[in-house]
Amino acid sequence: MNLLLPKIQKRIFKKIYQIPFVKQQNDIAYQMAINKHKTNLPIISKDDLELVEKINHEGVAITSLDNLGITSNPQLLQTAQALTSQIQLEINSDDNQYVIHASSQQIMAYPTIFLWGLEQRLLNIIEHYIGLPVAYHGTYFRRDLANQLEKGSRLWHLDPEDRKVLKIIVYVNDVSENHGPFQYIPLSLTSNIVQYLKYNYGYIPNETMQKVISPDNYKSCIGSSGTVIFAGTGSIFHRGKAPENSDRFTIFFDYTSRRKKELFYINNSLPYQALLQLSKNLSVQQKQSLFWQEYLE
Ligand SMILES: O=C(O)CCC(=O)C(=O)O
Repeated sequence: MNLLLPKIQKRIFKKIYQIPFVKQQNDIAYQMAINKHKTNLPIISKDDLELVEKINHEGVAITSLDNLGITSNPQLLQTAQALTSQIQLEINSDDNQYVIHASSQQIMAYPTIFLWGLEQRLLNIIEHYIGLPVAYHGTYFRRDLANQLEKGSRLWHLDPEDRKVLKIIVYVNDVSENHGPFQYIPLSLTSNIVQYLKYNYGYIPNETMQKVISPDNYKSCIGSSGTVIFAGTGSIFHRGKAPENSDRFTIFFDYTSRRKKELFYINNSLPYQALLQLSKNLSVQQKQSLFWQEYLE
C-alpha cells in the first residue's frame, strides 16, 4: 500500500478495513504476525515488563527520566531546556495557532533529542508493547501555547496510524492540572465509547465527550520536568488539555509497527538526508527502526 496516501484516501481505506469480511481476514493475519514474532521478542527486565503490562492494561504508564536511568537522560533534559528559548512565535502567526513545533534545523542542531528515541532499551519496551518489529517516526518538540483554543490534538481522538501506536512524551517543564497535561480515558472506557459512538476516525470536541462520559473519568498526567509518559495512543482517547497559566514544553517520540498492511503512516519528522546524517553510529536494529520503510514486513 502506498504510505503517502492523502487524508481522504486514508479515510476510505479505514472504512474498507471495517467491512466485516475484510476485518476478519486482517484480524487473522495480524494475530498470526503477533504469534510468529513472540519468540523473537527481546529479553527485557522485570521492571520493563511491568511497564509494558501497565500500558496494555491501562493505556498509559508514567515514569521519569531518573527512574528509566538511560545514560543519555541528563543530556536530553539539558538540551531540551536549551531549545525551549528558541521556539518562538512566528512573526505572522495567526490567532488560530495553539502549538509551535521546533523546526527540522533546530532538531538537527540538538541530535541528542532525536537519538534518545532510538535508545535500545526504549525500542525493546516498545517492541514488547506493539508485539512486532518497531518503526520510529521521529520526534516532535512542542511548545503548546497558553490559550483557550480547542482544536487539533486538543480534541479527543485515537491515533489512527496502526493497530497499536505508542508515543513517549517527556515533560520539559513541570506540568500541573492548569499547565496543559496530556489527558486520556482509560482503555476499558475508551472501548465502550468507541462502540457507543461508532467511532472510526477523527476528532471529538470535549462538549460531545462530556455528554458520553463524566469528566471525572478523565485522567490527567501531571508531573515535574523529566516525567516520561508511555501512551498507547491508538487505543485510548486522549488529548492535550489547553494550558491556562503558561506555555507547555514537551518532546514527543512516535512509534508503530513495521507491518505493511493497515499502516497509515507517512513521513519521519526529519528529511531522509538528515536521517542518514544522524544514523552514522547506530546499530543494525536501530537503523531498521529508523529506516523502517525499507524493512516493512
Ligand atoms: O498535546 C498532547 O498532550 C496530546 C498530543 C496528541 O494528542 C497526539 O500527539 O496525538
